[in-house]
Amino acid sequence: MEVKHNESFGSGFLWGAATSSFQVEGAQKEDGKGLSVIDVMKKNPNITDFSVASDHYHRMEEDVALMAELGLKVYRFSIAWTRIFPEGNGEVNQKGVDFYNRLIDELIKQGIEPLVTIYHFDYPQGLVEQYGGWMSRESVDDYKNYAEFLFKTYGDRVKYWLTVNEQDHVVRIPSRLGLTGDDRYEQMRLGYQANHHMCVATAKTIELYHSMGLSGKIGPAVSYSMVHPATSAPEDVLASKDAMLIKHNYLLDLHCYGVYSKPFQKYLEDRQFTPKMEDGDLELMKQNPPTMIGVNYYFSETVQAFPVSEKYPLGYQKEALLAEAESGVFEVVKNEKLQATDWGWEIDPVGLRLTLRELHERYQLPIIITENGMGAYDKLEDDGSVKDDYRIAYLKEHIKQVKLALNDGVDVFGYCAWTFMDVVSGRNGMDKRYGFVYVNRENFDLKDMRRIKKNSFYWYQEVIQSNGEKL
Ligand code: BGP
Repeated sequence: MEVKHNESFGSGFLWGAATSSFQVEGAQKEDGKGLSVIDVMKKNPNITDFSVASDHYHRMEEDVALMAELGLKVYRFSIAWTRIFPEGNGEVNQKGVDFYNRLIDELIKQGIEPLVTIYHFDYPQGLVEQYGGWMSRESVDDYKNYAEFLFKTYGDRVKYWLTVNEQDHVVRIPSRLGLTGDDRYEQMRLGYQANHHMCVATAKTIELYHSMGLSGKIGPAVSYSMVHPATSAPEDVLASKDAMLIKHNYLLDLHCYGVYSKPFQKYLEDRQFTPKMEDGDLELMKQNPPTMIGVNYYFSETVQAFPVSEKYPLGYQKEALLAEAESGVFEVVKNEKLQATDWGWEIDPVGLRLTLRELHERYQLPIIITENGMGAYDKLEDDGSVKDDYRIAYLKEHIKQVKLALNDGVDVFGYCAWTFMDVVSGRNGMDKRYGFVYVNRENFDLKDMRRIKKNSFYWYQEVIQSNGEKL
């Protein structure tokens, strides 16, 4: 639909940027912090580890000053569970608690709203060792107790909480669950059990949040993006619908409605993936839906039908990081209409508007974009500049589509670019940068860690100053 009247972003629109604890903080073993599944993960020898990251733990004040200069209205960060509870449960580590108190106070002093992710990939290794982590029902109460501690400690200043980051990815990535070995099928089965426990833990935590009389907003940050059909063949259209269900919608259907939809139940049963549940679990979810949805959007996918065959029997999955094909359901193909980043992520700004529309129509909750950005090989020039005009182009086109979605009537109340400053990419180390601020280090050469404003920093500063009018 084309729009005649292009309304503005509202006056309270939250312009922001995001990071996550393990990718930005460093100080991996300092001040009493315990180990997370990320810290013990088998290393890819070609990229860096996360031990120093962007050294934000030691340079927090300097970094928040840069956020203020950029004009951020909101800063999304995550709390490292193992800084608070080194083993995941039990003893509290006061030095870790103090760090986030200082960060939150500093943000508020600068007029920046903190948006806190309770758990962003760095699950305590201690809980994996105690009882198998998310695969065990015991995980539910430990998550809830951890969240309760955060609400009691920071809830007077933090009004926006994200429960779990990209649960839909976590349950499909064995190392994020602390799983080892190479029985992929068993890992998938365990992933769906973990998924169920995370949903129960989220619902209990939301129930607790309300019972404590806290009145901010709380909800998950999901990776959610449109899956387009490769052609108008009805089989491909069905494949795109099914891919949307098993990649994205199944999860928000649980969070928002407490429902395993019938087609998803069948999908699980056919593969013997159905998780164990307790009476009352689904009702608990239904009674305690999120009050907002955080959405991480980078690219869209395009799929075609992928029938079961002798070569690809039911249960076959072609894995890149996440399934690129599932027999009987879909196969991801290249979209000839879209350009891609250096990492093959197809750039699709209109896909963001479609995504926001889809979320709005299905779940009718306020939405905040919790991640959106472009990973690239940035170059620090001899004159000290970083000319990331490709990133400006990417962000500009996506923000235009957010505005169009607002005009469509979608309740989007904020936008966080990924990332505020360069951080260690999940899989590509320092090669793949996203920030408005360049961090002067390479994968293995830590250099001086100097912070350098990129061209995109000055551009985003104007976007915020003009409340999205000057793009
Ligand atoms: C999301 C994660 C982030 C971040 C981002 C970019 O899935 O929530 O933590 O890593 O993706 O991913 P990458 O660094 O692999 O490009």
